[in-house]
Amino acid sequence: MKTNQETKFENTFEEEVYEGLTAFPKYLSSKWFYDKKGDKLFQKIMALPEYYLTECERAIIEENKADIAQLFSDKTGFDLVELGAGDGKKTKILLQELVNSKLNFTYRPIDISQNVLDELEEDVLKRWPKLDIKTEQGTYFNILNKLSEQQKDRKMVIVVLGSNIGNLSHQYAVEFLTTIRKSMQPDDLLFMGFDQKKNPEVILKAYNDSQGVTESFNKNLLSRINQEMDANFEIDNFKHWPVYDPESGTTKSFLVSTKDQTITIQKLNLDIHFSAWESIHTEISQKYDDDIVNWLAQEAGLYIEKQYTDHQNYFTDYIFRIKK
Ligand code: AVI
Repeated sequence: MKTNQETKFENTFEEEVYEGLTAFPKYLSSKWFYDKKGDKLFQKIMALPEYYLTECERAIIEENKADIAQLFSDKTGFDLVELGAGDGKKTKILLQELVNSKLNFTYRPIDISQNVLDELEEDVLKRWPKLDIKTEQGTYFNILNKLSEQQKDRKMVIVVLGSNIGNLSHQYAVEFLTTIRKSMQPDDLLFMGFDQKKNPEVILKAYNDSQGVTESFNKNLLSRINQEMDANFEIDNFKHWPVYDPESGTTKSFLVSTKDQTITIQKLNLDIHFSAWESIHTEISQKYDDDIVNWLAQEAGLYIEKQYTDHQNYFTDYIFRIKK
């Protein structure tokens, strides 16, 4: 049985919609949430009171920025490579600290969306006109492969914020970390955020906010299929349904069909039947503890050098190095 994670990274949206909606049980990958509307909805999610992740990580970075800048710094300068940069809100706190400390570095934000990168570059240069910024558009895997092939003459610090790794199952998280490790040398650092296990009520609310923004974000997948593949999903005939399993630490989000219905996807020449209450699994948002993160790191050939958490222990940023 395949899950919504186990699809190849190079597949097109159409291939994955075909594969996921003809499978049993049905699934789609959360990576397809992020079109222009999805990007905007995610920005809104990050500002929601229930979505504690962003504020916790912001506080961690704010409180520890001097220490983090010290760890990042290097006599000969360094490259700050950010995977999935987004609007870089939290990173800008770090950038300000690095600039204040007069450190020599190049900021290399990487994102799948050129749009996001253009806006980020404009804002960064407005704030710090002399900052050396080199944006790169692409998937994590393409860019990391490129990085590992490059001849490196200075320290690299890879930053992955927001618990983005949580959208991968453990198997794929290990693969992701291993790919990162292969691009690293002994002096290089990986700074990565992991959302922690906590009161299940707090977690569930983060994925089922009172304003329904997360619901729209999840349902945007169906709107995208309607627009891009000429399909006729009635969005209101699906229910947004997140669940959290405190044992595994996995939050799973579903879209549940509220009635027996058949959807036509013209571009794929495909009719999809949904029984009443049949689900589409659309996302996992994994929650961690130190043991799990240690295990993932070990599996990938990394070790935890340092970690920072917020006062409620909701979120942890870890600094990893490669094992010698
Ligand atoms: C991007 N990622 C870490 C978010 C998460 O928490 O899984 C995406 C998200 N999905 C629903 N809300 C936010």
